[in-house]
Amino acid sequence: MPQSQQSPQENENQDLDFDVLVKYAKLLWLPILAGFCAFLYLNPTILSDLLGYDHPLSTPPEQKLLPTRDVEKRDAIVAAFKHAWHAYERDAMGADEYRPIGHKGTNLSSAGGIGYTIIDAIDTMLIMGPELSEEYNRARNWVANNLTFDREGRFNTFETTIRILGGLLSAYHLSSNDSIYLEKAIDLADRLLPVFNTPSGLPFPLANLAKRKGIADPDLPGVVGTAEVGTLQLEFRYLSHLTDNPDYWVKVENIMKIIGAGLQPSGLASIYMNQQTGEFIPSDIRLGSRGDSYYEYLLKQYIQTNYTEPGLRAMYTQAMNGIHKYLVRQSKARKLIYTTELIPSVNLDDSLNWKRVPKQDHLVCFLGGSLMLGATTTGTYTGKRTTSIPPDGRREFTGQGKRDWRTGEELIKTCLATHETATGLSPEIVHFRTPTDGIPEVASSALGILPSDWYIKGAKQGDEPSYDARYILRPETIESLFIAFRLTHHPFYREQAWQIFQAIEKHCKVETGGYASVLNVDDVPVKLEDKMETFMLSETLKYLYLIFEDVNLIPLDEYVFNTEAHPLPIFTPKSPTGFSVHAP
Ligand code: DMJ
Repeated sequence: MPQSQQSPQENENQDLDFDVLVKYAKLLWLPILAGFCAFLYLNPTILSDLLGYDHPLSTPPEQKLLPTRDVEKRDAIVAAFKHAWHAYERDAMGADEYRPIGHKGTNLSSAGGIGYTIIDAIDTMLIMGPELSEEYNRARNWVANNLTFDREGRFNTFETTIRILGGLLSAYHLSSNDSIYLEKAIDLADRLLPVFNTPSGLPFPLANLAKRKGIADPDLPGVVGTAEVGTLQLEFRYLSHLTDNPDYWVKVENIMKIIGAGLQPSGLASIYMNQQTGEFIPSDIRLGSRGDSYYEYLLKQYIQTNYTEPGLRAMYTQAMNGIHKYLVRQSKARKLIYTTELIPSVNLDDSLNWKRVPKQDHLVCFLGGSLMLGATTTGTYTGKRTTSIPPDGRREFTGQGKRDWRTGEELIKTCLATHETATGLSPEIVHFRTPTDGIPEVASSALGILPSDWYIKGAKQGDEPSYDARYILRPETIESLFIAFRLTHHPFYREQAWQIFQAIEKHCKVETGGYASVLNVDDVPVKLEDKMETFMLSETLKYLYLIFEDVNLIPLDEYVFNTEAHPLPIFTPKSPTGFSVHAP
């Protein structure tokens, strides 16, 4: 009915209806707004998903200026390095490892040491520069005059490669090609080469360096760890590039082909392989021990050869897809992104059943930085490194790049959350709460932060500390903070690194020299274990130093860090490799 034909009464009724409607609408917007806010709170990344990518931590307050070195904090790290090194030099020079409380060294072989601590520390001294020149000269003299690999004993192939071979190669490069390091590296690599002479080509886990012979692990004969065979490549490939000896390259590339052929369709790798057949053994899938650095080296091999091996990029991308689909999960209360482990059991019909365990090793904390680095290289449209800092994710990243960058940032936040302990140090292993785990809703952190999304298994006050509760001077969270800082220049990452360093100073420092491991990160005053791991000098203090130094020192577009933080230069291979084409 046209309006003009309505009676005044009808008009009045209609006005009334309209008024009621307006009144209700006014009341309705409040719950709608509240609902919308709750939705945003529960889905914090929804806006960034819709708008492309724009994470708050990616945007430093002043994008134009390069962060300058923080001299005071950098010098505090140098002082910490000297505190550790001088004690080792005083009590244990030449020994593989250091016991700072007992003031002595120990060797990994009864036939004598091969200078693990010294060689792991040399490139940190070179990076720290003139402040460490006297210490460096003494360390170099030891290498030149005392180091011998003619040792009867069992040396771990993986550890010897990442710490000693990696350390020597990095020292060679950073010392502007001091030939002593290359000579020693070639000697060591040649003594290790026979470990690859096996039916499949998967190396023996142990080596007798004097006899030049591979040795099986007596506890697990015929079995090799995936991370252990998948974390030799950066070192042997760089040595091959330096010496033009293809043998070094071929042996470790062959391992990547064997792994590539046996992977799950998801791109994920079980942690054990059959050395004889080269097949995977049904075993845990995880990003912690025996799994971690396989994924790290997938990415870093691609970076090492200047993005010229798309076959490696494809393997990496597939693995990151699998990790997101099967391993990455989010905690209930604080929405922390974490990684789980998959444990297989065999069904009656021989098929596998995978059980998910919400357990995350401290070792996994390398992954946050690694994913961000991967996003800026494998996750770009060109497959080459982005130049902008922070990257313009919306313009430069593929869908995979955006996803990996975001997961990387979130994983770093989670690793930082595991530092919310009585000491501010993060434990060796955490478990995340799940709705069905039956654990009562109480804070499990000594700081009482509620609701607690993670806990340390078996870490009750007063009990013998569990293995999980230890902090053994590990570098992984700091390593990720270093990469994130270099890729974003955001001060948040520096601030967090400084807090961790202060916790190390407060709880791990031994007054008479050196740093020791903490037995329970949630129990103060701490009880210490008499051991300073060599990666304290090669990784933990190096990454800390680089975080506070000039951002152009050892830039990420010129170097790739091996898994023991020994920087090796990126190079273009002189001839095509087995992964230069897409499918290996
Ligand atoms: C280091 O020896 C290496 O980083 C290795 O890949 C695993 N972890 C230790 C340090 O935690």
